[in-house]
Amino acid sequence: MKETTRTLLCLSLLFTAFACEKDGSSEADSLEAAKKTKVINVTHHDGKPFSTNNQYNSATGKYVANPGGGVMMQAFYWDVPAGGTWWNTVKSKVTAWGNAGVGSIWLPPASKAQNGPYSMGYDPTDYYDFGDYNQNGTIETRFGSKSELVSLITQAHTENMQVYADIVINHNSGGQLENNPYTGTQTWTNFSGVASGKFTRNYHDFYKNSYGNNDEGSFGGYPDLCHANPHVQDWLWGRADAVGKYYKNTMKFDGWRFDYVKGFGPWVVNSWNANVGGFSVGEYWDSNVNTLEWWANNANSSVFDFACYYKMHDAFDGNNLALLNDDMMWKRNPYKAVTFVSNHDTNEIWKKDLAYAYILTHEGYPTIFYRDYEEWLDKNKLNNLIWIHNNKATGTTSILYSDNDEYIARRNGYNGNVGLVVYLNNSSSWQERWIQTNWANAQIKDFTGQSTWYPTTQADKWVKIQCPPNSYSVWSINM
Ligand SMILES: [Ca+2]
Ligand SMILES: [Ca+2]
Ligand SMILES: [Ca+2]
Repeated sequence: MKETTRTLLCLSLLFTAFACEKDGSSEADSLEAAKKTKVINVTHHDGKPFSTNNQYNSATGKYVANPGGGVMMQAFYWDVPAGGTWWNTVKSKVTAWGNAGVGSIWLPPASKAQNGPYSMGYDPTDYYDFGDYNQNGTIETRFGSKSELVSLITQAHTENMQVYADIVINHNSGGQLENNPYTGTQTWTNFSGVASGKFTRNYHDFYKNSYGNNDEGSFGGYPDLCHANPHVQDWLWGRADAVGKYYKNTMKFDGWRFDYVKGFGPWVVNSWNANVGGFSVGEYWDSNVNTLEWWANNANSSVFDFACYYKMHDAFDGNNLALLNDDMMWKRNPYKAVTFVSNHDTNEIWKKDLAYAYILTHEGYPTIFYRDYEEWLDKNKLNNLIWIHNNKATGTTSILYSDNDEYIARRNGYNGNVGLVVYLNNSSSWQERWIQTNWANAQIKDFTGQSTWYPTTQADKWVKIQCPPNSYSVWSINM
């Protein structure tokens, strides 16, 4: 009896020792394996954050960027409620958005368009009618009156937020029929009677005309504005009351989202920016990074990162997170990339939590879509990511690990800000990995609050982190 007990105890101790040793060696194995993983240093600039110069610092009296740069809100979606109430709806939200860390809002095209009270603004008739002229069947636009728009812009500025106008200058709509000697037909190109009396146009100002048959593209059969005509240039950006200068100096818009820039040469936006100033981003709907970079450089403008958008769709929804290693506009030039997950035109990404965690922890100027924020996703989780973006997402980017369902990247910090490590997990179970931080002997934590671990990095900066299923964790020094 006694012998048997001794034997069992011995066996038990042996088994325990064996189990411990096995566990310890596998832990060492996983660390050794992790140390063989190649780190990809994605960006190589000095780490300075993208700045829209809109965060007011009361101590210095200057507008400075967050450590992580700005976050933009796309403050509309397709077919927002009609009836002239939208500007007031947005105005009622800007204080909360500002408190959450949003630094700018993008409004829909604000001037009177052909479809009058129902138009979303992309069929512009009179650039100077902001809902204060009786034209196209209505005084107010779909979104409201001029005074309601001015009140919204003023409120946004009170919250230290910038306001970006959607600029549609590829095409016009809502002109009258006229005989057109260039086409030998009648065309809807007579805008000589616009109610504001400003920027009157006729067949000389649209293709085809004496300047050529066409430019880079037209849209939907609408009269295609000819920017080569000095009259058009003068009214868009030249004269003191040109569209751009009026929007900036009188309406107090701070920047521009240029619609359908595939429809004209990048020199058009370049000229606007040189004459008007302000933040600028172009909608060049193309996944080709070379093309996006070419356009951004020649337009002297930021560009929406459609390459990132489509790559996120393939990576998250196709369960191949290694695709996030591929080329994107923000990797070429984070200062000219505006990243986004969805917008009023396109809503293809299903795993939006992961996509927002990606754009709000990585470089570029991230945009949040109104419906994602206000209606479809968890606002508290997005606010947490905005806080992380503004306070921790600093410096260049290094990808530490990727496979089909896991991705880990490090922001390397800037100017005393320590940066972060983000872990994305597209699998249905918790995951954990050894990774190398930039921090030695430092206690870190998950700033999303999902992991209860408070690990301390080793002297060589290695540490093990974890990530919940179908979610993300964001690690930085616990302070
Ligand atoms: Ca109204
Ligand atoms: Ca065009
Ligand atoms: Ca995996």
